[in-house]
Amino acid sequence: MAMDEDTFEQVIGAIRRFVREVMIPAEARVEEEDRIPPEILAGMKNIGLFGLTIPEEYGGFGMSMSEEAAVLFEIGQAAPAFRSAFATTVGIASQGIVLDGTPEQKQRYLPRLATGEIIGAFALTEPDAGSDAASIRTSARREGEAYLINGTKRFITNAPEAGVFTVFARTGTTDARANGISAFLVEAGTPGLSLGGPDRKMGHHGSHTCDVIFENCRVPASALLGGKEGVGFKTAMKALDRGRLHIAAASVGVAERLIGDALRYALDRRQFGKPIADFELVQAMLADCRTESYAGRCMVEDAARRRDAGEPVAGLASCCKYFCTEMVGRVADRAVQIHGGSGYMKDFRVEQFYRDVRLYRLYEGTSQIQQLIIARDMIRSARA
Ligand code: COS
Repeated sequence: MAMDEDTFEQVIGAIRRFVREVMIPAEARVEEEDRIPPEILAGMKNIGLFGLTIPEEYGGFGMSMSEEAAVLFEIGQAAPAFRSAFATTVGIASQGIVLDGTPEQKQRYLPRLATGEIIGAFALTEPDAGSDAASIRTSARREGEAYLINGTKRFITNAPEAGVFTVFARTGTTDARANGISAFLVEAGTPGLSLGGPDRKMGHHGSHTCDVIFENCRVPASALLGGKEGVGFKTAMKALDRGRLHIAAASVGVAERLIGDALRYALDRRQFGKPIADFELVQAMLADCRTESYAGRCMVEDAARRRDAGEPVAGLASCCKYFCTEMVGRVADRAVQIHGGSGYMKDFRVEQFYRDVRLYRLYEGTSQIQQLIIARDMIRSARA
């Protein structure tokens, strides 16, 4: 435990109440208006959601992975767009600074990220570099005491709202692959940084992504993360290790929400003279959902505990991300099935969740990339 137990109980209690009393009742509005209402965003900042993982000395809660996972089980009860609003800030967009930033960089950004005064974004993906992250082409050329960044980043979550971008760019040759990549902290409004039009997505309405374009964008040499060239790819991978556990935990939370909704519906809905929950084929779907979500929760708790104890967990984080995101896809599908025709209608939230969770199997590494990381980890250990 990174936090004092009583304080943690108070924080998670406040988050649980906020989810039930504020987020869930606003789900339809967020979906409709494609934005989180400003007063709800302000409330999310007030209860500290933007500072979950940022160390206490910089104004955050400094939560351990186990504590973060426990929070995500709660947050997953509400529509995924709410998590998305703060998740990059507490996850991949701040963790690079926490892990590898210089003291000046930490001081400059972490306190403002922790309060939500500025939002963070993580700019790795490009039009031609998704799963093969080491093939990025965005370049950063050193010119005296500055770097000149050129290139396009794609599908960047929270880009329209972001105050600071962690941008991965090539300072070395393409032959150097991962070792030629460096990370930069680029502030919104820097001349040469512009945004593409809003992406139109299948789900996650209320969470915004777009291209981020760099045209001779000049940043001071002090923007180089950690002050060191050639280690940006490793920073990205380390941040993603935690991010993948975070998404796995969110998937479990969403699965549990959907199971609650499906069970309630099955108890209310009557066919052939009795609640459909009394039919064994419906029971089989409920039981499969419960079994799988329980397995996911146990995996996440175990991997989080191990990470907190200092074990390397890249392989286990991928196991969790792979299983839990696929699991919540199956749960969402069964939840629609249990709702029958109503499950296809927008009056019930289940169709929205069905679309929303599809993204979990794609971002922060597709399921196939997780399989690759897991197998490589096994082979490396066997050969060691
Ligand atoms: N922690 C620390 N270092 C890591 C690491 C981790 N989790 N994973 C890899 N590295 C290091 C490797 O040790 C290697 O270092 P050395 O050259 O010193 O040995 C370097 O990084 C390159 O690693 P690797 O050779 O495994 O790179 P690959 O190009 O084969 O790619 C994958 C690795 C496929 C795992 C990576 O490209 C990936 O995660 N792709 C998915 C990208 C992604 O998630 N995109 C979503 C963006 S955010 S929504």
